[in-house]
Amino acid sequence: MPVRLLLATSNPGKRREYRALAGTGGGIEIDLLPEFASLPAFDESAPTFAENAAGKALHYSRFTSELLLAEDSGLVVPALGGAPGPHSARYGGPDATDADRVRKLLGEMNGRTGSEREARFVAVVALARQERVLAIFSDFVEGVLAHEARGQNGFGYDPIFLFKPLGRTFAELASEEKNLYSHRARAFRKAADFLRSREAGLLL
Ligand code: ITT
Repeated sequence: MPVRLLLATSNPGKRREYRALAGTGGGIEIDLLPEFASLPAFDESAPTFAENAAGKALHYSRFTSELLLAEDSGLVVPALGGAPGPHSARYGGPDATDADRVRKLLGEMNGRTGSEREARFVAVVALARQERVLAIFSDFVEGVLAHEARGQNGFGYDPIFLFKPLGRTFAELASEEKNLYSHRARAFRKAADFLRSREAGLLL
C-alpha cells in the first residue's frame, strides 16, 4: 500500500515539484491538504529553516488526521551572512514578486566575484500527524549566483542559481533535471526512504 501524504504549501512551484517527485519515487502518494487556502496561515518568522518547517507541519497537522508534509526552504548566500535564508520568500517586502527578489539579490551581489558568489539552496522537510512532528529531513545543493537571470522554468531564485555540473541555471533545466539535483528532491528522497522503511512502520 502506498504511503499517503498531504502537502501543506501555498507555493505552486513547490506543489508541482512534489507531485512529480512523488510520482517518480514509488510507494508515495501526495495530495494537497484540502481547503489549504482558507486555513489560518502559519507565521514563518523563526530564524532557522528547521524551526519554520517543524512549526508549519505542526500547525497544519491540526486540520487533518492524515500524515502531513511541510517544507521550509530558501537560498543561502554565505557572503551576505546567509541572506536571504529562511526569509527567502519575503525578501524585498510582502508585495515583492519573484522577479523583484531576483533583482534585489543581484543588486546586493554587485561587485562580488569568485567565491563571494557561492550560494546554496536548502530544504527542510517536516512530517507531522495530529500535532506531533514525526521526522525531519534536510539537504542542500550548491551553486553560484549568475550575473543575470537566465531561463524560464522553475520558480523563485531559479533563474540566477547556476548549477555548475551542468553549466546552466535551475531555470534552464527541464523539471525532470531539476528534480534529480535539487535541495527539495534530495530532502524528499530521504523522507520517502524513511517512509518506506520498517522503522517508519512504528510511527505511522
Ligand atoms: P509555503 O511556506 O506555503 O510552503 P513559501 O514560498 O512561503 O511557501 P518558504 O517559506 O519555504 O515557502 O520560502 C521558500 C522560498 O525560497 C521560495 O518562496 C523561493 O523564493 C525560495 N526557494 C525555495 N526553493 C526554491 C527553488 O527550488 N527554486 C527557487 N527558489 C526557491
